[in-house]
Formats: sequence, C-alpha cells, structure tokens
Amino acid sequence: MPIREIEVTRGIVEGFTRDFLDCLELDVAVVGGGPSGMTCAYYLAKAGVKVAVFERNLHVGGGMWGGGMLFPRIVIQEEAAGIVRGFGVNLQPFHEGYFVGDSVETVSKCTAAALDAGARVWVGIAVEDVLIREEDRVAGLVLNWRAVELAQLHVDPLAIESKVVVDATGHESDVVRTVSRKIPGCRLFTETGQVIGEKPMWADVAEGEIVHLTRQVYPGLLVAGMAANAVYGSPRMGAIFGGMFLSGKRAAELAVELVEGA
Ligand code: 48F
Repeated sequence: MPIREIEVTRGIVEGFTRDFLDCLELDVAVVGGGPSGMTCAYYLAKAGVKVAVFERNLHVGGGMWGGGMLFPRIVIQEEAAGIVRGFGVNLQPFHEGYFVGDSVETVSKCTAAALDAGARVWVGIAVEDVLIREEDRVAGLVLNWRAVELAQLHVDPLAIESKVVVDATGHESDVVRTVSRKIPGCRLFTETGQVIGEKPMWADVAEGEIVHLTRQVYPGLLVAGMAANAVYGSPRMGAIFGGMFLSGKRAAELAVELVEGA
C-alpha cells in the first residue's frame, strides 16, 4: 500500500503533538534517563502516577552503556538484584553478594519496563531551567531542544508543569545547580544550603549512602542517583550500579508521597 510523504509527516507531527500535549501537566517530571531516572519512572508509572522522563541525549541509559571503562558490564549488589531481575535482566554471580550484568541488556530492558509500565520518555530535549511558584516551590520544567543548545541558537524555551521534579542528571546534578544559582538567597536542604559536590571514589561508602541521600532537596525537587551523592557531598562509586536502581526506586516512593500531599 503506497503512502504519500505528507502522510508520513502527518503521522509524526500528530503523534508527537498528541503525546506531548498530554505531558503539559505531569505528576512527576524526571530529568535524565540514566539508570536512576528510568527506574524512578518505572516505579511511578507502575503505581499509576503520570510521569515523563526528559533526556537531552538522543538515547536513554546515561552512563550505563559503557559499563566500566568501556567494558560493557556492570556490577550489581544483592540488595538491588531483585529490581534488575524484575526488568528481565540476567545476572551472573561472580563474588559473594555481587553479580555482573550486560550493560546493553540492562539499559534496554530497564527502558522497556518503564515504557511498558506507562512512562513517557522524551529524548533530545534538554532541561534548561525550572518553573517556580509560590514560596519558591519547583513547579515544572523549562525545555529546549538539545540541538538548539548545542548550536547556541537564541531560541526561547517552552515549559511544562509538574507537581514534583526529580533531578536524575548524574554527576552534574544540573537541575539542583540551576535552582541554587537562579533563586536569590536559595538554601537547599543540605548541610551548607548549597551543592556540596561529589567526593573521589569510595564505592562502599557511596553505595551505602545513596538511598539515604535520595531526598527532597528543595520544595518540589527530589534528587536521585549520582546527583544525590554529588549534591550532598558523598563519594562516587564507579561501575557498581546497584545504588542507582535502589535510589530510583526510593525517589519514586518519595515522589508518590509528595504528589499525594500536593
Ligand atoms: O549519568 P547518569 O547515568 O545518572 P544516574 O542515573 O547514574 C549514574 C551512573 O551512570 C554512573 C555511576 C554509577 O555508579 O556513577 O555515572 O545517576 O544519567 C544522567 C542522564 O541525565 C541526562 C544525561 O544526558 C544522562 O543521560 N541529563 C543531564 N543533564 C540534563 C539531562 C539536562 N539538563 N536535561 C536533560 N537531561
């Protein structure tokens, strides 16, 4: 059956427009499609929460694809194995309490699980700012095409509203840093009131702290994954990824509480 090119265009523009309009008012907006962001989106969608992920790259997966130093394998500790196996990933034991998994398989299956659960995932869209409402509460995201950002074009962004925002942007903790920089006199819920910054690598400590540091860091703004450690001054952990999945799950639980209280 032949099709005119303009019908292809119509299918794409109408499909995008319909789905994007449905994301103008979200319960939870997750920034960053790495392991913590995708896990958070999965658990939220599964709980019936309206959630979308905004990822500036053309692909989700964040720092997981390359495993450790481009060896495409990741290490997962026992506590997180249930989450990862729940996505359908095969894990091989290699050390007491630790498993190794294929990073490509993990990204793919984690992403499929989030989509199947009902999360919307937008790629190629960068979050450049937040919406702020009464009492300096984070109330949404300011978005632009990543291509616009890269080309440094002077193009005004668009915005979406969300009851809760999750910063899952990894080491950069981009959203929290933006809030801290742009709100006059901003005091984050950290010891110093500012982003403390991540410490050098210490995997055991970092993995031990990450779930506890997955918190509301500013009204309406949660921090998850490596961004949590970076904001609260905890070490990095390298290619052990269990904490990312556990943190994503914890962020989803906290987000549900905040959405219910909003
Ligand atoms: O870095 P990333 O994978 O974060 P994560 O979920 O996982 C960290 C691990 O990959 C690894 C580690 C494991 O021990 O330490 O680093 O905490 O994924 C973050 C995603 O956020 C996107 C970025 O492209 C990446 O895919 N991102 C960052 N800033 C923005 C953004 C932004 N402003 N707008 C949209 N996406």
